[in-house]
Amino acid sequence: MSEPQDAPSPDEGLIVAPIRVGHEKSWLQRLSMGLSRSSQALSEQVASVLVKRTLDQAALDDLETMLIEADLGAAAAARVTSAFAAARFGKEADETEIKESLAEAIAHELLRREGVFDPYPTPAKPYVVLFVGVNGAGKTTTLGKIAADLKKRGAKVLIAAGDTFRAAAIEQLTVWAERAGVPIITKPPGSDAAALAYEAVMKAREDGVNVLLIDTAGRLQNKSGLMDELAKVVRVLKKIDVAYPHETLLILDATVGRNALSQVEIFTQVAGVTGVVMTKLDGTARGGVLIPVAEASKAPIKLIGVGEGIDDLQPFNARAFARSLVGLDAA
Ligand SMILES: Nc1nc2c(ncn2[C@@H]2O[C@H](COP(=O)(O)OP(=O)(O)O)[C@@H](O)[C@H]2O)c(=O)[nH]1
Ligand SMILES: [Mg+2]
Repeated sequence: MSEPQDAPSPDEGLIVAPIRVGHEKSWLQRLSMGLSRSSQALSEQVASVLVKRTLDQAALDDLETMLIEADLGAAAAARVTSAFAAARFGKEADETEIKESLAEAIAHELLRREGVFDPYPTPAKPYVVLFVGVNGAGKTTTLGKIAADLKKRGAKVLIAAGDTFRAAAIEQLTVWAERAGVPIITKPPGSDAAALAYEAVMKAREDGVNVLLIDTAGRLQNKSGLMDELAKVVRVLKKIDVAYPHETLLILDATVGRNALSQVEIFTQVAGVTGVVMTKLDGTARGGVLIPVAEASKAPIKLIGVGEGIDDLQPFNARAFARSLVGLDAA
């Protein structure tokens, strides 16, 4: 283990968000709380545009516009609108009935895009998980949340601080590792990430680790360099075992909206994404962006982040998501 060489710059703020303790809320409550900005925005629109109105073509056009404004994109907005029309056309409906149909249409979009992240227990030892995505997307935080959860479930976990680009990144991940109570392997800032990944696998094998979580750097301004480095990490892992990495999670920040779509394309090309994690759904009123992302990605959506706390990372459940998004009880 190496000590970080310099302190994080002040503009980076807190390295790790304060932790919330206790399990006073169910995951469904967390989900609906996390999506409340989106569901409030949609609820207001539904109330002003659709309620107590005959659902004719003009109303459907308004619905479609509203869904495009919620970042669903033209194609998905059109499909959701026609599915909604099939249930409600020519009738009047109250707010709950409208939301039920809307949720049903959105869930239908997402059901076949629902995936499961299940690294433990598995026969593979270690089960290798690579975290990719642009800077600030939430890779390190997501990795930390997963590490803590796996540890709690009894897995033997090892973290590799593969974002060797800056000292602060290594330090941030070290805090998460301590918090989760799992060992971390680091190298000094500027070290070769692929070499670190190699060493991490060797150590994981030696120690009988169940799950190896490998963080990576992600810098848009240095796109080709980043992509070369990432491709090299993947190449080195595959050389050890073609099954590695068993899982490559692409972390996307919901607050960047439709910019996430180009990230899906780039990272799928370079790293072969097997699952998508959408973070910061609590930080946007346009959580609907998950729908075009799911449509654009070959890999399914596996996890969503609805807050900074350790319990705010959830398995992706299409129906619960769709219901929460429109402001219905998710259950
Ligand atoms: N509100 C909210 N913030 C998040 C979520 N996931 C990550 N963050 C925050 O996003 C910021 C960037 O996360 P980080 O893990 O450092 O991103 P990285 O550069 O991809 O490793 C941090 O301040 C995190 O606390 C989430 O689901 N909700
Ligand atoms: Mg990071």
